[in-house]
Amino acid sequence: MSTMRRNQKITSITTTEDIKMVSRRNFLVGAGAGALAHALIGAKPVSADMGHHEHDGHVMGQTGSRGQRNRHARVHTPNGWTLPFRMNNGVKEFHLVAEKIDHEFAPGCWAHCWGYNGTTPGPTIEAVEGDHVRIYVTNLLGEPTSVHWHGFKLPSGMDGVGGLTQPHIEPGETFAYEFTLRQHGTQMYHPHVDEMVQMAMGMMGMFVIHPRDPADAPVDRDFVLLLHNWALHPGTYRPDPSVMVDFDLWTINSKVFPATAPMVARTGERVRIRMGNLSMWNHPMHLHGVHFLVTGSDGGRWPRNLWRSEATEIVGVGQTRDIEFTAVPGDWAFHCHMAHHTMNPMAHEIANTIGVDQSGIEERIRQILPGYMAMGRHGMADHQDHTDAGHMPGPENTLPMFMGKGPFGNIAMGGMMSIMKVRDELGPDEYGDPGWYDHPPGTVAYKVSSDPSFGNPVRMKSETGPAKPADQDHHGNGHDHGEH
Ligand SMILES: [Cu+2]
Repeated sequence: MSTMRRNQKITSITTTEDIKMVSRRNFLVGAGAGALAHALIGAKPVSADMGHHEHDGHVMGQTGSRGQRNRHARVHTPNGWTLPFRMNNGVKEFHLVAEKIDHEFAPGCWAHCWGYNGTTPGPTIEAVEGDHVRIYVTNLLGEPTSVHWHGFKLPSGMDGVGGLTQPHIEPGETFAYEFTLRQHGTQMYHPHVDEMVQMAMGMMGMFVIHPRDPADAPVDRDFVLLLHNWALHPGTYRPDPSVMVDFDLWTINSKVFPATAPMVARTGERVRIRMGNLSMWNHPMHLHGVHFLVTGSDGGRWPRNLWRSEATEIVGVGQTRDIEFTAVPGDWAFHCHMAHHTMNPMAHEIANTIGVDQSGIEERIRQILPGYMAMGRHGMADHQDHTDAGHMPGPENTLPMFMGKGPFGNIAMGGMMSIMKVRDELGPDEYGDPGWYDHPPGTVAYKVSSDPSFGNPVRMKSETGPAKPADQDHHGNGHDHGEH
């Protein structure tokens, strides 16, 4: 997020601050002009509680030298931001605004959504175990809302279930939630009034609580990702809350690949990725190149004897998972392993034409249905060439099924995917895209032949013969050699 954008955010927050509860004086006294400056450039405000929580010292004390771990790495939300706070008589105060927003999923695709403080997901809230927090929630929607603090141990009346534990926050009203953080871990927040609609429209955010003793969780980089799905039908501009299974967009922090900002780290750094899931599907999140440890959830940070080594971890609906690993150099894909979740909008109930010679048919259908593209005979990978070249314009306001270009060609993915980029040289506060990995000589897979009959590999022959009706490719004219 650019500095300009942040400035706008801060401006809007100080504007809503006209609500009498928090005077401008409190803001300035509590946080200080320095805090405002830090907030404007996106850093965590250096707050008046510096002495109160000595572990907040990491904000000032980062040296960035290898091996010296930050006491708490400040969380980083790719494509998102962290909500500034102010201190008011020992209370850490935040202000959420529930409002309608316009959101871009990737260039060429945007929608009228609902979110918090101008974005979906809403800003990440970051605090420390033991903090007393007060969170103002102003409702600028056209219907009532509330905020549920998902996975928190708190007084029942602060739990945010409209009608059950509190009156609804009516349009134009501001409520305050106030409780002490008696836990640590990766938590979430979302509405609990007309929850199905409000979450389908994008209302959700992450809430990270650091342990009081920073030695319990030393990492150098701490990323926060919120997984979601959207029914934004091609050609429309508003998510459809009625959809239960067949979604169009699968997002990380409300972006689809390649609009998802890469996560970057320096070789040897300890990295944590905190993932939350408020979508309608489970997501087996897979990170290439490392075995990570699963170290925590919305139930808090796990005892070490519960940590386990994995390469894929399911983040179930309503759950959070923390994974940690030591960064190794390279460009490493990070994505949901439900293969359809790394696609953008596509039809699902279509004829299977794999292995079918469709010569002439596609052109004839296109006379009736302009822009029609059949599933390919040999697979779908060539679709990206067509869509990139503009041969297949889809309906307006939608994205190609997959996209993304790498240094070696089409990546042909979309949706719930990002890239973990690890480099030997990287400053401690560098989070920008470092470009593509420069592979050491001799470490990239290489071509040895263009002859399909190359070598003499051992191959098994089917005992039962081709299924009936016979796969057309077995009667083909030879150019399908090797496609089995
Ligand atoms: Cu998934």
